[in-house]
Formats: sequence, structure tokens, C-alpha cells
Amino acid sequence: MSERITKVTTSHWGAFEVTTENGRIVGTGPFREDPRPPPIAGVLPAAIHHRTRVTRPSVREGWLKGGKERNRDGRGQDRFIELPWDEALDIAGAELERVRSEHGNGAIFGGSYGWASAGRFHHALGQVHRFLNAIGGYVPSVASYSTAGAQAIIPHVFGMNFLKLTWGHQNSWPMIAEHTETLVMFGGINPKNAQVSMGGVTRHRTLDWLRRYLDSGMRLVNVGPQRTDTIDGAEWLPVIPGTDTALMLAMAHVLETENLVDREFLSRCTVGYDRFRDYLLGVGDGQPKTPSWAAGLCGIEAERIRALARGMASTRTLITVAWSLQRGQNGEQPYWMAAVLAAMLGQIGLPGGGVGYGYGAIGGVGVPLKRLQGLALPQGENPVKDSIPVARVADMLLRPGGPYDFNGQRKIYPDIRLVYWCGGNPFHHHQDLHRLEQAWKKPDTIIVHEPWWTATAKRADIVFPATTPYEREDIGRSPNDAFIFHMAKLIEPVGEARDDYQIFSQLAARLGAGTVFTEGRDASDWQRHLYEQFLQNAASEGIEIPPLDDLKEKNWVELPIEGPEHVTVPFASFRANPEADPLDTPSGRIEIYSDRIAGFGYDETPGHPAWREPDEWLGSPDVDKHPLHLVSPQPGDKLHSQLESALADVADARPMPIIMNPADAARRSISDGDPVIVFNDRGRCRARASVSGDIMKHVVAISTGAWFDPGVDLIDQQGNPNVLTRDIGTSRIGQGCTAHTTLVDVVRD
Ligand SMILES: Nc1nc2c(c(=O)[nH]1)N[C@H]1C(S)=C(S)[C@@H](COP(=O)(O)OP(=O)(O)OC[C@H]3O[C@@H](n4cnc5c(=O)[nH]c(N)nc54)[C@H](O)[C@@H]3O)O[C@H]1N2
Ligand SMILES: Nc1nc2c(c(=O)[nH]1)N[C@H]1C(S)=C(S)[C@@H](COP(=O)(O)OP(=O)(O)OC[C@H]3O[C@@H](n4cnc5c(=O)[nH]c(N)nc54)[C@H](O)[C@@H]3O)O[C@H]1N2
Ligand SMILES: [Mo]
Repeated sequence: MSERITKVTTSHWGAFEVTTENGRIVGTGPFREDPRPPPIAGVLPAAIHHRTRVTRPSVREGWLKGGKERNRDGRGQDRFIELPWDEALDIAGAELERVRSEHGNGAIFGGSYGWASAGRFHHALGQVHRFLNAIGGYVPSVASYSTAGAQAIIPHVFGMNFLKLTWGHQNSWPMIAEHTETLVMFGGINPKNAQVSMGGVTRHRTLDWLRRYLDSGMRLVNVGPQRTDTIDGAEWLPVIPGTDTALMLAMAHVLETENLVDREFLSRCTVGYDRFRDYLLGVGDGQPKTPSWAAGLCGIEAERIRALARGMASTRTLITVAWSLQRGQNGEQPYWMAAVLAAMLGQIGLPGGGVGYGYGAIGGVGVPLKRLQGLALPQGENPVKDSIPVARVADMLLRPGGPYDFNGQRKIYPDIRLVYWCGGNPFHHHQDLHRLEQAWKKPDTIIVHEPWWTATAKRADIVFPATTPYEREDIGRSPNDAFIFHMAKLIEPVGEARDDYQIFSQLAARLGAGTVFTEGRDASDWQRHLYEQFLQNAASEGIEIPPLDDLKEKNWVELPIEGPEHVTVPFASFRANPEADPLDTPSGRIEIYSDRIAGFGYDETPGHPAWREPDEWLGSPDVDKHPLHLVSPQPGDKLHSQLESALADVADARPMPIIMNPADAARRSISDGDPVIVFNDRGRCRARASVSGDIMKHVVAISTGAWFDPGVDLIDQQGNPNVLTRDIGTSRIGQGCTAHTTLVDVVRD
């Protein structure tokens, strides 16, 4: 292996070259087909061989010693004992057997949320779910931290799954270029976030599209707390976080009272406008949702709201909404309200008009592409019928048997004895991490597969060292991208790391489910099998895919599946004839009023979109104590918490920067670069002040991604915003993550 070899591989942030020498990754470089290759891979050589890699199977000492409680409080404190693979697998197998025979498979939680790595076969979540199904089932989680609120509300409004809408019923970038005159972007459209997509995005073009729009004279309006949420040159409308629904209502009020509403469209293609209009005009509650009313909530002057609404009514307008807006309390509302606003403008179904969600949130949204399915490991059947909303994991552990509401259903939390995590980092991604630590003490056993000693691995009982994609062979492809990659094995596994597939095969054999899990195939048999199926499936759609051996030789190919011919104008046929092509809502129309939602009887969500004050926002009484609103967006230099250990080594890189407005900094005698402590009643973290006029007053931002690292004083040392965020659901409809609904204060450290 002393030869110097360079190959192309792919990742969630796209394709890149990797150079190896003497069995190590020594460098990375851009992929030549990518016009704007992200620099994220640069840290890979340091990260892959980092001292924080898990090198041997490890079992927590207090758990290994046994005893009834197995010293559950010792999670995160005890030392780990390294064991040979066979011994550790025997121990884990016996514990899984004990739990399933004593408590049933419904006592195993394998939600295991997380992004893991790209690569179709070795996708960690596909592996763990197939394994747990093979041994009799488990409690899964539904939806995602990214879009749980949207996934709950969009089917009520548009009668389709949110992912189907995202990938099949939105304007494409070229369509927007051709037709849109006004692009109103709630939460911005940020090329920084579009670097990333599940399974990879190969050609990064979001920035170039936005530049082209600006150059062509399109009006771009960024409605959000940070100017940097889109490209330089866009208009910036700083909105108080959590108040977008109030702002949209006021825009709707202008349309209604100035007779700018497309009533013909509303009557043909929607239901319930009359009841919504009563609310808009204040018929029931005595409060018309006027621009002056909204100005007092969202911080944007009434005249500016009026002017924007008029401008939208007189031009071809596309309203886009970032996923971040639904990652807050009642995050379903701005999603619903944006649809209502677009319906009032009457441009849904016209090219370049209407509403769209998640542009720029991840790469691939808006790319005109023929979507090919396949290349996924079959998951088997789960005999356990229970599940939880993904972001309610701490509630589940803390309240076994406790009731909760979810999208019209009354449900009961299961009693979990064993937690299995493979491919995610809850001590990065979950809210209110001190609360999660309490919840984490509840199960008997926690098993984690990880390449690195993350905060989650450190808090497990049994840790199996997993390979990274560079240590195994795979096929790389995303259904939202035209490229397909052979991902060669580039180096030997680090330490004694094994592939998740190998670990699960060996565990399944111990649990009498070896053949059910493997079907007699090894990893390379599976890859060939899945690839064959994909190839045939594509052929039936008229797309020719080279045989696997050709792909291996070529390293990558681009499939002829991208181009404007692959997309139609969203909702055009519905608009043309809603009788003949109805939506799959109860009424067949866009539901401005939903009888179904009204029937749930949730006061936070009447039958139409409505403004509800969040518990924490800049208008709440708590501002006396915690006067700053914290937003915690995605990091630009990496994917979530991945590669973090190597990034954190760079001098002065940690704790994380906190972006704050000069006025807020001055009031606290904080200068750019100063160490600070960010706090509220839930927790405290260190950070480094980054003073900038690009963030509005009274709002601060810390990107996610630092590894949770509470010191003896319980102050998180690295700057993980999730020691501060709130762990409540968006609403009873979506029960999603509400990270963006958080008040804090900042002092000099
Ligand atoms: N405050 C706040 N919190 C948030 C958000 C926010 O906006 N604000 N956003 C939320 C969102 S949208 C998301 S998606 C989550 C992301 O949260 P996660 O998806 O949990 O974050 P990752 O860091 O990607 O975690 C993936 C883990 O898988 C490991 N891994 C990688 N490859 C493999 C493999 O092959 N096998 C195994 N076994 N493990 C592997 C990585 O080392 C890493 O630890 O964070 C959420 N948290
Ligand atoms: N480089 C990189 N890209 C990523 C990821 C990554 O880890 N790294 N993660 C990916 C994942 S998993 C996801 S889910 C997506 C997330 O995509 P998004 O959810 O769209 O992105 P965020 O970065 O969470 O937030 C975008 C901006 O929303 C603004 N914002 C926050 N609250 C409000 C509000 O109430 N109103 C308005 N108008 N604006 C608000 C903030 O200023 C923030 O910068 O990003 C993906 N892209
Ligand atoms: Mo996400």
C-alpha cells in the first residue's frame, strides 16, 4: 500500500478526490465535474486517523461489573474496558436476547436517528433497522429533525407527503430563472447549506443560480434574522425569529383589504378561505391582522410590509420557506400560512410562482431530474407496531407509559430497556442535552456503533468501532443527483474497526437470525445484487446504466437524467382542472381550512393557520432575564458534528463563534474575539464573540456541531447550542424539533 493512489469518492457534501499513501489518507482534492467543490473534505486526513477514533470494542466498566442497576449513573463517567471482538459480541448478543425474552422487542428503541455517511449499502441506518427487524423488531422513530413539522402539516394542506412535494412538485432553478420576478425567501436560501444532501450532491450550483437571478434583475428578498442566510445583494428584511406567521398574516391582510386577492383561484382550487378571512379581519377575536399589528410582533415597519405585499401581487412571485422555520414552536404554522399566502396571490400552478420549501436547505432541491429509485438495502418487516416522533426521544425515556398527542392520535410512550444507536449522534443533535442526560440514565443498556468517541459513544455501555466509508467498498448515489460512484476501499480499517454490516451479521448469527439478516450474502454480494436490481429498474425506465464492473473501472458515471424536460410546472394540471386532477386532501383542494385539523381540538392549531405566541421569543416576559434570541443553524465547514474532532484541533477554533450584533456586544462590553458564556436556565456554554452587523439586534447565532463537553462546572466547553435549546415538540401536530425557539443571555467569560 505504499503506492500513492488517487481516487474519486462521494459523501453527503459531494464528490472529491482522496489520495492515499502507506495505508493512510494523505490528501483530498476537488472533483473536476463540480463547479464549486466544498472545502469540507480538507480535514479528512486528520479526522480519519485522529486519536479520537474508537479502535477496539469497548464496554463500560460499571455495566460490565453487573449488579441490578449496573451503575447507570456512571454513563459518561466510568472508564471503558476494551475486549476482543468475539467476547464483546457475545456480551451484546446475550443482552439483546435477555431484553427481548424478558421484555419483548417493544422494549428495544432503534430509532437511531442520524445522517451517518453516504454509500448505499453501508448506510448505517438501513443496516441497524434491517438487523433489528431480523431479530423480531423494535420501536422506530418517524420523520426527521430536519422536517418533522413540515411532514405533518403539508399532507393536510396539499394532500401529499412532504418529500413528494419537495422532490416532485416544486419549481426548478431554471423555471425560476425564466419566470420568477420576485423571490421572497423566508429564512433565506443559503448556498452554505446546499453543499450537503443525503447521499451527496455532485454539482454545487446554488450560488450560481442565485447570482444569475440577481444579475437578471429578479428581486430577491431575504426575510430572516441574518443577512448572510443568502447571497450578498439580496434585500434584507430582518424579522424577529418565530414571528414569520404574523408577518405573512399581515401581508395577507394587505392583499385582502386592497382587493389584490385572486378570488377565482381561491374558489376553484382551495377550500375554507371565508373562515380564514374572518380570522384575518379579526371577526372572532377582535384583532385584525394588520401590518401595524404585525409590526409590533415581527419588528418590520408596517409600510414595508404593505409595499412588499403589493409588490408580490403585481409580479410573478415565488415564496420560499427554509426548513429552519418549522424547527421552532408551532413551526407548522409558517408552512401552512406560506401556502395560504401563495394561494391568495393565485400563482400556484403557474411557472415560477406559488410556494416552495427547502430550496438551499440541502442540495438537490430545485434540480430538474428524473428520479430513479433503488439501490437500498431492504429493511424487512417490523412486527412491533409502535413508534415515536423522532424528536421526542427524551420524553419517551423519561415517561414510559405516559400519554402524548401526535397528529390527531393519542399515543403512549413505550417502556424502553435497550437503546441501539448506529449512525447518529443524539448528544449533538437533541435539544436540552442536560435533560437528555437524565433520560439517558433510564434504559438498562445502550449500544452504539461509532467510528469516533463522540459524546454519544462516551455515554454508551457497549461501543463497537465502525469503519468509515474510506475503509470499505460501496456504491454511492443519491436519488436527487445524476451521478453514480464506485466508492473503492481506500485504506484498511483503522484499529479493529469493522463494517456495521459485519457487526450485525455476527450479532444476528448469535441471535439465531443470521440467514434472515444476510440472506447468505456478504457485503460485495449484496452490492452486486442491489446494483443489478437498480440497473434493471433503470432500464425499464429507458435509462442505461453501465454494469458494475464497468463502473468500478470508471470510478464514476453521470446518468442522462438531468434537464428541464424532467419536470413539469408544479400543480399546473390541478390548477387547470381541479375536478379532473384533485389533490389527495379530504376536499380535493388546497386546504386553507382543514376540518380534520380543527377536529383534533388542539388550541395551538385551529382549523386554519394562526399566530400563536411562542413560549420563548423576543416579545415574551422572559426577555427581562434572557434578552437574546438564539438561532442555531447548520455549520458551513462540516456536516453536523462529523469531522469535528479534527476541526476542533485547529488553534482558536473552539469554543464555537457566537455571532452577535455590535449593539448587543457593546452593551455587554464584549469585543470581537472575546471569550463569552452563553446561558439560560437550561444550561451554559462557552463561545467566542464574533461581532457583526449581519445579524439583527437581540438575536445571536451559534452553529450546531460542537461535541457536547460539559466541564466539572457543567459549562459546555466547546459551544454546543443544544445545552441551551428547548426540548418540546413543535405542536401536537408535528411533535418536531424546536431548536430555534430559545432565549439566552451572554456575558464575558
Ligand atoms: N440546535 C439545533 N440542533 C439541531 C439542529 C438545529 O438546527 N439546531 N438540526 C437538527 C437536524 S436537522 C439534524 S439532521 C441533526 C443532525 O444530527 P446527526 O445526524 O446525529 O449528526 P451527525 O453528526 O451527522 O451524526 C452522525 C454520526 O454518525 C457517525 N457515522 C458516520 N458514518 C458512520 C458509519 O458508517 N457507521 C456508523 N455506525 N456511524 C457512522 C458519525 O461519526 C456521527 O457521529 O441535528 C439536529 N440538531
Ligand atoms: N454545510 C452544511 N450544510 C447543511 C448541513 C450541515 O450540517 N452542514 N445540514 C443539513 C441538514 S441535516 C438540514 S436539515 C438543512 C437545514 O436547513 P435549514 O433548516 O434551512 O437551515 P438552518 O441552517 O437551520 O437555518 C437557516 C437560517 O434560518 C434562520 N432562521 C432561524 N429561525 C428563523 C425564523 O424563525 N424565521 C426566519 N425567517 N428565519 C429563521 C437562521 O438565521 C438560520 O441561519 O441543512 C443541511 N445543510
Ligand atoms: Mo437535518
